[in-house]
Amino acid sequence: MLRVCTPHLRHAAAALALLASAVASAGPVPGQGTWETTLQPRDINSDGTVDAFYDTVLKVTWLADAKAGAGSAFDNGLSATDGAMTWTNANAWAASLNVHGTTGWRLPTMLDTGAPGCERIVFGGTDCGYNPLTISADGQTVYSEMAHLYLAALGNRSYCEATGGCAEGRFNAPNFMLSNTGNFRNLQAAGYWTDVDWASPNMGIAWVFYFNAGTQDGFFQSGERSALAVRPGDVATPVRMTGRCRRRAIALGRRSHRQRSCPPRPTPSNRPPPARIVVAERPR
Ligand SMILES: [Ca+2]
Ligand SMILES: [Ca+2]
Ligand SMILES: [Ca+2]
Repeated sequence: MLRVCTPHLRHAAAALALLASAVASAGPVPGQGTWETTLQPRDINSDGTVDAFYDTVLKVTWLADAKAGAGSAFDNGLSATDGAMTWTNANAWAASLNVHGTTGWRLPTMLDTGAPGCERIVFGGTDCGYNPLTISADGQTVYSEMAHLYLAALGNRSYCEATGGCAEGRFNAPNFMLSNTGNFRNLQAAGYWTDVDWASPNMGIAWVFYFNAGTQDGFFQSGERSALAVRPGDVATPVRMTGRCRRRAIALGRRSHRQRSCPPRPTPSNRPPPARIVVAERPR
């Protein structure tokens, strides 16, 4: 049976009431979290637009657009353009993605620890509620990819502190709730599906991480939540270029012929300056 915690719902409602102010200030926050070093931008098709971020801690690659499913054939529910969709559609959307030739995407995952379902301690430290587990100290066990992204990489704080106490008196804290979105595009203060079905027997519920308040919980699979795609490993694995791509790389001054995709055509703006010829002085 799904356990519903009334205090949690009250906190969530209060958090939603604060959404407008949190969203208004969301953006990249230098120095908050580790994102500037652990979320490395990847421009898969070398067109100058970052397509993904390689997460050096989780060893996964996040899609840079956190609302990429909006308007897709999978975007069902009340709006066909808001990117919120049912759990089945969200899984299918991620699996269907082909980002400039890169496939293998899925929804972020988590571990349902302890007894099946929610081990709720309101202030956190389990699989459910505020401040859910992120990654083990030895880095070997990932408990929640999105909790790690929100709490550690982006350095955001949950609506309630792990040590107790909720938003009261902390509304103006600089990292309160979703204050830092890094360089993600369209990362919303909203619930995002994980790929994990709720505890058996099948109750038609799946796990969701809420970027509005830093909490993890179950939600009915037939309802609508947002979808963020991730894939294992790094998309920047070099591949050998041949023919025209190789000649273009040489024209752009790239000594290595190993790159994920064909570089853009050389233009006056991206052509490297001519090499400086340094004449060594003859020793006297
Ligand atoms: Ca790109
Ligand atoms: Ca929708
Ligand atoms: Ca559990």
